Amino acid sequence: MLPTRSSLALFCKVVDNYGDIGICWRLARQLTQEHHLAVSLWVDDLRSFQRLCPEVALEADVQQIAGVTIRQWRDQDGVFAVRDVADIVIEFFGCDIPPGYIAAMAQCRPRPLWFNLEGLSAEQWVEDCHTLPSPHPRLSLTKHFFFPGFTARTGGLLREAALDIERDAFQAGRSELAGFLGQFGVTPAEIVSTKVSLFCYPHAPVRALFDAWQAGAEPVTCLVPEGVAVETVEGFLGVRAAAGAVQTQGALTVRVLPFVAQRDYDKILWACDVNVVRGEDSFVRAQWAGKPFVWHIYPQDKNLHRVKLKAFLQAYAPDIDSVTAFSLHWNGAVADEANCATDWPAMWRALQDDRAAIALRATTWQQEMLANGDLAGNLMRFAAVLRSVPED
Ligand code: TRH
Repeated sequence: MLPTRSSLALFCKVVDNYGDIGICWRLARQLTQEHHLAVSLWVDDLRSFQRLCPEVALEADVQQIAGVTIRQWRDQDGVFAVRDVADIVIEFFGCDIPPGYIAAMAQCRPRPLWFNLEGLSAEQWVEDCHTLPSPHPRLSLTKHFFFPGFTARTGGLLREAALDIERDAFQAGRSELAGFLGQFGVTPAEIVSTKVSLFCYPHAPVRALFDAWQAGAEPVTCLVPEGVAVETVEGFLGVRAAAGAVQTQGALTVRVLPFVAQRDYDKILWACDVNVVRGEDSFVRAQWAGKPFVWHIYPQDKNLHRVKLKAFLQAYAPDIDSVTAFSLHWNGAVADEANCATDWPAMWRALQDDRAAIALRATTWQQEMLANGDLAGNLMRFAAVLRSVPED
């Protein structure tokens, strides 16, 4: 067991996009609310943070939101005392925490537990690296790697204890769903159509998918946040892709939504029939939403992301060809000739035809993931094990 009201510092550098702060904010809240830790979240980019959490004040050096102390991480300078150091220190994705903070960590007795929280991958090597120690080259400190993942030999996935209850309550009442989407101007006719949320990187083949939906037999409403697939969306709309803009052509309606607070983004995923998601955090939230989803993976050098994508598809849907084929083509992860010849109407139809199998898999997948425990709980269990080992 960890002492009650242990303190924890989580350091987050917002490298690009919103995933890093999205994950850290979720984790910080969960550790505060469910594990009763005194959490400080150090963030270097409050502006990005504010987009997911509108309560964030941009100028404040220190502020409290949802019980979490948020500290503006301005630079690598600063002198820290032993009393400034938390009992548990997490650096997200190998971000370098200030040298002065590390020096103070080395003075603490007992020494703080120090973790590097890594990125999510379904690749096999993750199990071998999860919880490995990494001794500091000079100081008497050891950092441990902690990997999220999809098996019991990894840290699991982020998931709040009340998530099921909240999602089920939202999905049970049609009026709540209609009221929620209605605030963005979504009409009753759009609500009964096939609703797709679209969150992807700029290189996704959105235009080709729009063409397929437009020429299709069934009405599709695509809800796209401001700033996503802008060129294609504006081409379709014929006007600027500002929140509230909408256009129907053929069977397709495209509606631009504002970039909503993180808690509301979950509701969008719960409300839609198919979710196109990206990166890491929306990807995991789509899995918890339990609806068919397509993952646009963040591109990496030397196409390393393709290996990651295939490892996930192999774990998630080895028997559902439509999911694998759609995902590989969406990510351009097939031979160039095959990509040029992608038959999007057929891909979409196949996905729709497999709806029942995909829904079933979404449920069994959630059960499998739940059996692994959740990331915050697994992290705290590992911390308690490390704390029970006497220091030398
Ligand atoms: O923003 P992303 O592309 O983040 C990515 C990944 O984290 C990736 O691993 C990382 O290497 C790369 O950035 C640099 O996608 P992701 O992970 O889905 O994060 C988006 C966050 O934004 C998520 O917490 C959900 C949130 N969000 C909202 O709060 N409101 C919205 O309207 C939308 C569309 C998203």
